[in-house]
Amino acid sequence: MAIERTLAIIKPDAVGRGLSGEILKRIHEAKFLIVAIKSVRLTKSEAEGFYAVHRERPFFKDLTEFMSSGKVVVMALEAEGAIARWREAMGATDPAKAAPGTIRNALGASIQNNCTHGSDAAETARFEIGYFFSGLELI
Ligand code: FUP
Repeated sequence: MAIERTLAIIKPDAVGRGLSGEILKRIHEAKFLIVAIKSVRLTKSEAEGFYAVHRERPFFKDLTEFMSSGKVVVMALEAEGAIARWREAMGATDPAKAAPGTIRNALGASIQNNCTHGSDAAETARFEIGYFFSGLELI
């Protein structure tokens, strides 16, 4: 399997509940390399740009308000098969449907307040990593 990079976000619900350390521990234990990391507070329009693919969805307004409601921790993670592996570690979007042992199952509160984000494909990962990090930050 190829070495890949994926964008991971610890969302405002998890940061606000003091869960960043717990999620970073899981990232460490799953043997991802953290290539770049920072904490930022998105504006509403920055959150809208990130989730532009969901612009027409009924949850877009709530989602972008939530994602700009507090600080997030964004990371570029690297590993073999990082995109699928990080999504497996997170579990299904809805914590109620996420498998036992996954982050969203253990820590998520609702389909919106589901603690983490992960890119869903190679092209998405390129866009999402570039949205937050410059080339120099990714060396
Ligand atoms: P995921 O790839 O698992 O993060 O899920 P999606 O790309 O389908 O959705 C992106 C985010 O939109 C989810 F993390 C949470 C939010 N969402 C809702 O708030 N309601 C929904 O019905 C679906 C998604």
